[in-house]
Amino acid sequence: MAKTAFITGVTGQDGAYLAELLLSKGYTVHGMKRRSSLINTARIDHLYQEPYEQHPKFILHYGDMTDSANLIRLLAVIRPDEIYNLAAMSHVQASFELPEYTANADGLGTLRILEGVRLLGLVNQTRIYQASTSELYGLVRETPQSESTPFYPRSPYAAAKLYAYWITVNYREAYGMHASNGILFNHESPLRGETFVTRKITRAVSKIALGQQTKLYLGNLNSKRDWGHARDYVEAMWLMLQQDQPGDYVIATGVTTEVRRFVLLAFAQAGIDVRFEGEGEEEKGYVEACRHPDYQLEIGSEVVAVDRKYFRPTEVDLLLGDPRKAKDLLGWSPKYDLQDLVKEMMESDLKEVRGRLGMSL
Ligand code: NDP
Ligand code: GDR
Repeated sequence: MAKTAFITGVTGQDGAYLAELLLSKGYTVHGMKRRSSLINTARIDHLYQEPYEQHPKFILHYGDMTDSANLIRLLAVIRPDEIYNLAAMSHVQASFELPEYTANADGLGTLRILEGVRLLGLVNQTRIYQASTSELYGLVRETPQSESTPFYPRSPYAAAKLYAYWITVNYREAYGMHASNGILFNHESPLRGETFVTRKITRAVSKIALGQQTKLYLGNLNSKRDWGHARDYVEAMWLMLQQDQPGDYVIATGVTTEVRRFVLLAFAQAGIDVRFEGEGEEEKGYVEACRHPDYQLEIGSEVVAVDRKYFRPTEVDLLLGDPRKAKDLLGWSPKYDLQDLVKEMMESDLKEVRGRLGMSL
């Protein structure tokens, strides 16, 4: 029998890739979207099916992680075999501005899903994936970070996700739920939100290359992240729920890279070499060479600068994951490396900017 999945956060980056994956495996996929004044389904519009179709495989419902009654009603109607709880206020810096809302949506929201499954008597039917995060590690205590590395959250977002992590473990132990935490390190794609650093960089570099922007302002260029591709990571989510036993898994590439280097890779992908000079808030990036005949960039022009406003009150300096458990038990390993990721993101953003300018693609 075809399985039924419920994805919260289906309109986000991971939700879109996961919905595509599950539909390709024959699932019926129910997704939760928020009511918004502008349409927020751009990432999943290609999956949309008219509601009058006889047996729709992709169905969207309005909902919100802060609304218990709504979540319980959705769970009662859908009675899913698998829940992927991806919905969250997912921006670390924004969580310093919205700490209470973040705790409610990301922390209590997870409790609402678990409790809904319990109250509706779905414990033996429904498996749950919780979107946990490498932000739990926070202050660096050891590298690489594995399932046994202690947590030390460094933001309201990470503190809310810490609660979500442990309440998931607790419901598994207390009620025998098949509930798993994926401790996912940063993963990106052309669908990444525009305010996360990788997409901010690839969009800005594309605009700079095509003369639509002069400078890219960034925060901490020294922090290091273990960046993978979202398409690989949603596969790991699915694999966790196919195991006989639930568990907690680190999903990462095992390679870490400075933000500064990501900037260099993105410019290089556009045929532009950049040199960094200075330190801290004084650091700047200058065009050293421009190999692309279409881009009229002056050698020596300043294209990157640091702006304090992007610094966080407490930073996570270094993330580097050890995905051995996922490799051994799930048979998972990433297919994309960082070069592939930067290439795909740059190609997509250059195409978008060219399209907007009416240039040939
Ligand atoms: P996105 O920010 O792209 O997507 C978040 C999704 O959650 C969106 O669909 C958003 O809706 C929805 N959402 C936010 N708040 C609410 C709410 N109160 N009620 C209902 N829906 C809500 O995140 P990603 O796809 O990148 O990440 C998915 C999950 O994985 C998140 O929980 C994130 O914290 C976690 N994670 C992400 C990592 C990454 O590197 N991408 C790494 C580790 C964990 P809308 O579209 O309307 O904004
Ligand atoms: P992160 O991702 O905080 O790791 O959380 P983000 O891309 O926002 O930041 C990565 C690093 O880059 C530094 N940085 C900047 N960040 C942003 N957003 N904008 C800038 O201008 C900038 N300049 C430098 C940051 O300080 C940071 O060190 C992501 C989210 O997807 C979370 O939901 C998820 O849990 C974690 O990844 C794993």
